[in-house]
Amino acid sequence: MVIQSANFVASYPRVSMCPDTHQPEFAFIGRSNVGKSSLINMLTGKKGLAKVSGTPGKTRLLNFFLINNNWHLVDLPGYGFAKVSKKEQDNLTTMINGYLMKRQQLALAFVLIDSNLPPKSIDLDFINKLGEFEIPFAILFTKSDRIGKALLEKHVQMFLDALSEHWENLPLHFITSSQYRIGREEVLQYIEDIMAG
Ligand SMILES: Nc1nc2c(ncn2[C@@H]2O[C@H](COP(=O)(O)OP(=O)(O)O)[C@@H](O)[C@H]2O)c(=O)[nH]1
Ligand SMILES: [Mg+2]
Repeated sequence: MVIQSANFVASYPRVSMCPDTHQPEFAFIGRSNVGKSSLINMLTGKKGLAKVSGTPGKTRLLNFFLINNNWHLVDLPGYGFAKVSKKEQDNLTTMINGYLMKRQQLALAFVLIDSNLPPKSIDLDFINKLGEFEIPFAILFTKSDRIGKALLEKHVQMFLDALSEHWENLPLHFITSSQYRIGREEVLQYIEDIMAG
């Protein structure tokens, strides 16, 4: 897929306020600092695009971007919110789950996992929940340039092994680096394939 245009549309506080659109949506989610903004900018080829969701306030909203006038990239709030109150955490969880479970336009969720770290239970729990709810998803391992090849492969394998304790069919996964644009063609091609049905 060639990216011809990528523009911020708007931010919404909950799924019921998201617009009634016809474009399929691809959501991006992961823990804070996993490299989500960098990856969105890398995939779209627009350096400042995801900055809007990094500005205070927007990190707790559902941020919509229109790509090539035919699909929406939806930047979701991070999960595992260490620095917010219990009440705020519950609000964010409700917002994220509401979007993932109710949004008819959702084609697929990309879950970002930091390839530099061994598997974290918060990520595994989140993915297991997606599986239970039968929400289509794929995994994007981020920051692959920051780690040696052997350890990268080890972390990926450990993660997939942990998932296989719960699931017979493992999700599709991609290795990415925003710094070196690794995985860009593959991820964009995958999005195109899904849209083609
Ligand atoms: N080396 C390297 N650093 C990255 C990569 N992606 C993100 N980072 C760095 O990781 C930090 C968090 O990235 P950011 O995109 O803001 O993460 P977010 O909080 O998930 O949106 C920043 O310092 C980025 O420069 C990558 O692919 N390679
Ligand atoms: Mg960010």
